[in-house]
Amino acid sequence: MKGQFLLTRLVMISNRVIDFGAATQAGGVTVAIFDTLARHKGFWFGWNGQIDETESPETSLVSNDGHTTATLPLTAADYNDYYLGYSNSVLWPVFHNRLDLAQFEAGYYARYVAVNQKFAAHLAPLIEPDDILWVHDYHLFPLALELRKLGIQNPIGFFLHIPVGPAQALLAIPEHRELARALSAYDLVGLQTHRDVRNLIDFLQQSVFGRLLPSGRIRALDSELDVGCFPVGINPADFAGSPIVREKESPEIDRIIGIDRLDYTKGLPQKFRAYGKFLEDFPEHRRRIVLSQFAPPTRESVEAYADIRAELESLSGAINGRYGELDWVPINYIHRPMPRQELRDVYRSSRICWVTPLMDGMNLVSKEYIASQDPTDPGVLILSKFAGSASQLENAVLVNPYDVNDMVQSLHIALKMPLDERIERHEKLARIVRESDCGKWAKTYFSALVKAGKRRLHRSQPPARVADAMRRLAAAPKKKADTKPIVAHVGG
Ligand code: ADQ
Repeated sequence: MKGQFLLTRLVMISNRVIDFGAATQAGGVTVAIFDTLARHKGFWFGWNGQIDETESPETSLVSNDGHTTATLPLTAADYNDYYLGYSNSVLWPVFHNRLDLAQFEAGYYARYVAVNQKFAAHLAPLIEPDDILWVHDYHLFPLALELRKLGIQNPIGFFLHIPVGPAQALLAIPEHRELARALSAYDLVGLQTHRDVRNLIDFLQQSVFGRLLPSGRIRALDSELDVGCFPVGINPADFAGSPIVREKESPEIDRIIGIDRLDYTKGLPQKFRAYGKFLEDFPEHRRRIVLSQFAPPTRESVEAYADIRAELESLSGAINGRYGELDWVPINYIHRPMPRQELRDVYRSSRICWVTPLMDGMNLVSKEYIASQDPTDPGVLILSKFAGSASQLENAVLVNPYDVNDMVQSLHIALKMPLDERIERHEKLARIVRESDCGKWAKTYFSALVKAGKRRLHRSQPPARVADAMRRLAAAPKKKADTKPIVAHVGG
């Protein structure tokens, strides 16, 4: 029953826990985590963002306005080897198919496991028998395995926000078997797209001889797990609504907006080069468009991030130097975050949103742009076919970011697109963004996790205890989860 379902306590776990004040400024997923937690009266566990050398730190429990967080600090060595090192210099590049940028340093993996053990040791005493645990992202692959070692038998789900690169890339990680073993300790692994599901199954087959069962589940090592596709959404209401607040600076100039963290996966040099070529090939557009690229810094102490920053500064400088005029600057390159309350207006006053990742788990900016548009005069979304969101947003102008000519032509098509075509495409896109919002994402994943958790109880407990455990898990939602059988993913 719905009421019982809502009583189940949910424990969300992610590397970083955002504080409540900041969460209202945060993106869709953080809001979805907060809303989901509020419905389930659970708590959010993770790193508090502080560095502290205390040997055995206390877990700090804070409740505020119905939300509870349980956090602990990391040491400087944890931050360096677990966060910057293994998570962001090994797993992030490899899962984005950038093996060339991976740094397999000795010591990273040991610290990565040690931090997961530390998380498990602090979390285990807070877990009650009825709790359901939902772990987020690549920093925490080993967490379920470490919790199981401490005797935690609760259902544990994992959701990966980033894409899963091809198996051949993942197999190059020296510890790939350990990672596969870690995954097999979860009851449900949620991914963003069917492509990711196919790649993960392929990886499990090659790494640990994982087998696809007739049930559609995966048997890996001694466990069985569900793998499904749950595309992350936004809350469209945050972006829809009142008409434009800030007018365009100049009605003569069409703004092309780019909003991305400064990351080598986002295809920013490719975008800048294509923009330069566009100005060269279509001189009639000079002085009539401007590319405003917001790219706030992230993970700056990782070498690859410093490199991309220098590359973008040089490319934007070269384009502005070559094509700029006294009264027209072709690229505004802003290396700072934009205040979230301004995002909607900037999206809405931009004629085009240019989203060009080389690989991206989902890409929320593409959805935020669609939700922000005036339906009677919408702008055009140009979207990389390698963003996870392209599998849903097929009516965007899809582009191959590696192909500079395709990028140039797409920009031309988008700038020339007539109003009726813009409206028609936008209607279809807006419906998808509405129908797959972040609330639906959280509900669908949670109900699939409850189902997967029930199967664990059936397998792992003697029959007499199953009935008792089932009573505790009776909170199962009646709604059918939309995790499609793996067989369908593999074929599809
Ligand atoms: P990210 O790589 O961080 O997330 P994305 O999905 O684009 O990428 O979300 C970024 C969020 O930050 C958006 O809400 C956006 O508005 C905001 N943002 C980005 N640049 C900004 C700027 N300059 N100023 C202000 N806000 C900015 C990971 C995966 C993605 C996946 C998400 C969610 O890498 O593929 O979509 O998780 O699952």
